[in-house]
Amino acid sequence: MSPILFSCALVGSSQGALIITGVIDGVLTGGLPKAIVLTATTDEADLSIFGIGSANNGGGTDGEEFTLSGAVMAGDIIVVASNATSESFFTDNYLGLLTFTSGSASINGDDAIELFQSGSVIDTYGDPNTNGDGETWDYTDGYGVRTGGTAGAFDQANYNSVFQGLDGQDEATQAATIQTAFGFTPVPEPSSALLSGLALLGLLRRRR
Ligand SMILES: [Ca+2]
Ligand SMILES: [Ca+2]
Ligand SMILES: [Ca+2]
Repeated sequence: MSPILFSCALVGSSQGALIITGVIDGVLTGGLPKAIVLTATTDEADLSIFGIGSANNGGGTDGEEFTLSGAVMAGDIIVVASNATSESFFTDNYLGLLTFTSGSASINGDDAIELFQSGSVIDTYGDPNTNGDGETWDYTDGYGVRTGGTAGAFDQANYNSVFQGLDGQDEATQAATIQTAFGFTPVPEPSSALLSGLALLGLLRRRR
């Protein structure tokens, strides 16, 4: 296929506005945070055509277990967190994420992930029919993050899967590890924000 025909085929496709960016299985109390991370590759005004499912323990697809909502712009990052505590980890530590909560994101390293558009699978992490334990994509107490490729059949070459990559880490350390791996924008250090505020206050007082 010529490059021109290939690009036309991409433009003509209605699929691929979202892509799986990675999976996280943390080690805080309850094994949190747990999350499925997606990225918008184009603007999408109606996220409700997209959904996710976790295919647990090699038991095969569970179908679409959670349907997204809202809208995104190209480059926006979506985090489907396993519960409110997992969601708080992301909103407390990073800026600009569109977050949801769903029990379908209660994953623990041996679960494959499917991304759906209009009811069809458009992207997959892992093998829904294989328990991930000991597989290359095993992200137990760690994470798997996309390093390249496009939506479609799972290819380990497109991911850095780090088994136990969060093992033994406290919240701040996990936040830093995940921030580095996923390129999230960290919230400003509370101490530096506080110091700036105090410095400003002192400056204003001096001027009076
Ligand atoms: Ca599931
Ligand atoms: Ca599992
Ligand atoms: Ca775990």
